[in-house]
Amino acid sequence: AISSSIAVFKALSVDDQLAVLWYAYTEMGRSITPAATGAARLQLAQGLLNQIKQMSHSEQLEVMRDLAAQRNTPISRSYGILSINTKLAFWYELSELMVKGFIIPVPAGYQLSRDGSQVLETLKQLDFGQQITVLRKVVADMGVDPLAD
Ligand code: 45D
Repeated sequence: AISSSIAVFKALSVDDQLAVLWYAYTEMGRSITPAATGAARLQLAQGLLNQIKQMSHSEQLEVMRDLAAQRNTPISRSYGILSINTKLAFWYELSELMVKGFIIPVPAGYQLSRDGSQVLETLKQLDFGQQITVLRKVVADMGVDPLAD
């Protein structure tokens, strides 16, 4: 179930990838404790998060789409050098900022594609450890590794 979820996720449209991540966060929110994500880790992503926080809503959306689409931008490259856990912490913090109103929200009526709903349903049925495995794999590949050719 894990490797097929990852494959189906990666085949989703960029918007559906962002929406599934967001819905996954809203489902898992209670299980992820801020302590677990590590303050030290977040510090490494803080500059990036501050930059995004100061952007307009449409720029924020563009940055997230660029990350998911692995478009080569300065922000995608800064993201690319983070460790996998820091990448997870980055997305976690973006969600927290969304909840607090600093980041563009997912439109209330957003309709996930059939594949998107299916990945989300599968993800919900996995245990926490397996959910982390899927999420790690998904966020690891976002952005651009500036050291890769
Ligand atoms: O207009 O360090 C759409 C542990 C449509 C411990 C949109 C951990 C069009 C160790 C694109 C939908 C393993 C627990 C708009 C860490 C449109 C450790 C908007 C784990 C506006 C870190 C879309 C941490 C938007 C974990 C705005 C599990 C989408 C972290 C935004 C998990 C989506 C974090 C966002 C997750 C999703 C974060 C911000 C799942 C973030 C998800």
